Parts: sequence; C-alpha cells; structure tokens
Amino acid sequence: MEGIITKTLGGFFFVKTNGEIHKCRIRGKIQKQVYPGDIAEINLEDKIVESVQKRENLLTRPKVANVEQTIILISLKSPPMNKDLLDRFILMAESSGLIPLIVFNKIDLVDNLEEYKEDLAVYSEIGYDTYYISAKKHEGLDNLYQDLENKISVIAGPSGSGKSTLINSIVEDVELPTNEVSEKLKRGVHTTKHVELITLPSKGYVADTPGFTNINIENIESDSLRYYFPEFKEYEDLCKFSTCSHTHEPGCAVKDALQEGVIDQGRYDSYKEIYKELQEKEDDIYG
Ligand SMILES: Nc1nc2c(ncn2[C@@H]2O[C@H](COP(=O)(O)OP(=O)(O)O)[C@@H](O)[C@H]2O)c(=O)[nH]1
Ligand SMILES: [Mg+2]
Ligand SMILES: [Zn+2]
Repeated sequence: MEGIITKTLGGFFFVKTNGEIHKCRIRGKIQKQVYPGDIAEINLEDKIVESVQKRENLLTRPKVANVEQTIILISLKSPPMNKDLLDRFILMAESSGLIPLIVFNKIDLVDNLEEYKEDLAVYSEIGYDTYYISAKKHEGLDNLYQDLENKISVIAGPSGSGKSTLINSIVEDVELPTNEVSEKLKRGVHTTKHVELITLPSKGYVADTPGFTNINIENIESDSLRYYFPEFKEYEDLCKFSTCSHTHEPGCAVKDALQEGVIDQGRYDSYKEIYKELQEKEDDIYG
C-alpha cells in the first residue's frame, strides 16, 4: 500500500495512507535516507516500508522531500514591513523552484489595512498569490488553507514574522478536536528537533518546523538573476541585447517598462541592488 512519510523518529517511519497513520520499520536493503514527504510503499501486515519512490527534490532546512511551495510569512507591523527583505525571500523560493505563497501577517495590528494592500498590490499584479492574515487570531486563513491542498509546503520568513504562531494555528485548526493536539501543543513547536508534516484536509501537508529565517542567495549567478523576476519575462526578448542585464544597457525594454510604470520601481530597485551584490561577489572570486 502506498503512503506518505509524515515523520521519522527513533528508527520508526510514520506513514499516512488513506486517513490512517502506520508506525513502520524499514527494510534493511533501503540504503538511502528517507524523509518526511517521501512516498513509500508499505507492507501493512509487517508494518514495514518496502521501498521509497524517486523524489522530486529534497529541501535541507527543514529536511522535507517533494516540497512544492513556500509560504513566505512577513508581518505588516512589528517587525515593520520590509519589501526589500520580502523580495529576497521571493527570490530564494524562485531560485529553488518553489512556488511562493506570500502571506502578510498581523493584520490585527494595523488600522489602515487598505493602504497596506494598495502598497503591496504589486505582488499580486506580478501573479503571486497573496494573503492577509492574523495567525494569532486565526483570521484570513481559509484561502490559504485552500491553496495548501494537494501539495507539500514549508514556511519561511524573517524572525518574528509569526511562523511558529502560524504553525500552531494550523495544528489547532486542522487537528482539533483530538487528544493528540493537546499533546502536540504541550510539546511546543520550538522544542521539536524532528520534522513532522501536518496533514490538512484532502492531502495537503505543511512542515511543522519553520525553514529559512535568513536568505541565502549567494549561489545565484548575477547573469541568471533576471529569470527569477517573473515580471521581466514579457520584456526580455524586446531588449536590444539578448544578454541584457537590464541595468546599464541601451535599448532595454525592461527599463522602458519601468519608465512607463508597468514594472514596479521597488521591485526593480531590489533587482538592481541584488545584481550589484552578486556581481561584487563574483568579482571577488574570479577577479
Ligand atoms: N498581533 C499579532 N501578533 C502576532 C501574530 N502572529 C504572531 N504574533 C506575535 O509575534 C511574535 C513572534 O511570533 P513567532 O510566531 O514566534 O514568530 P517566528 O519568529 O516567525 O516564529 C509573538 O509574540 C507572536 O505572539 C498576529 O497575527 N498578530
Ligand atoms: Mg519561531
Ligand atoms: Zn534589458
């Protein structure tokens, strides 16, 4: 029978099949490491993992296989909205091949939410899914839950944005009312070392351990950076030079779009700043 590994602990592999969790051992001949998110074939009688399917990807922080999406959680207030930082988190998701879900948290702390929405509209205009929530008050979570279905997601975002709070909210919303939950809440997300997938209704999974709080974009090449800004895509072929970096070249269609206000100045500034950083780093390495 096929299932998904939701947790590995003390030599046991917890495999979820249709609504049931089976605590299994693993066949000795499976040499490779097995992680939450892996799809396993289990022998129900012996409670043993027989084999694991080839995985799409393996995230390292937290260690989860077959992740498709990253919830980028960023607060509107305390800590204050930082679009620069948001752009870097989006870039990290894009360069890792993960779909970013941009979640603006702590709506309960602002009294001018409409102004924030106006200011942040650029992200949905680019085509990203955006959400306005209060993790603490369980507000605005329905749309987010819908988009978590049928996929494995992880949570990233700056320190203090509410990642642990959101994970606790999800646990409370989807797993109440069971006794297991009070155990889980007692255990507390902070003290967990292992990763566990929280199961949402109809096959969505979220890792219960937040991932990146810092951005690591150093592996991106400056020449590839432009491909991770999806709003540049429709102009790229129109630039005079096919290798146009959209920074200093003449006949740049991206800069024309910027002039016309079609491309957002803040996003372009982020691009340019990161491009400069990456180039400086490459200069240090290659001279
Ligand atoms: N007012 C308000 N506070 C929140 C919300 N979400 C999280 N917080 C608070 O923000 C602080 C940081 O939250 P935490 O979940 O630890 O952030 P993390 O560092 O991203 O894991 C805590 O004091 C939370 O209670 C929210 O939606 N509204
Ligand atoms: Mg935390
Ligand atoms: Zn250009």
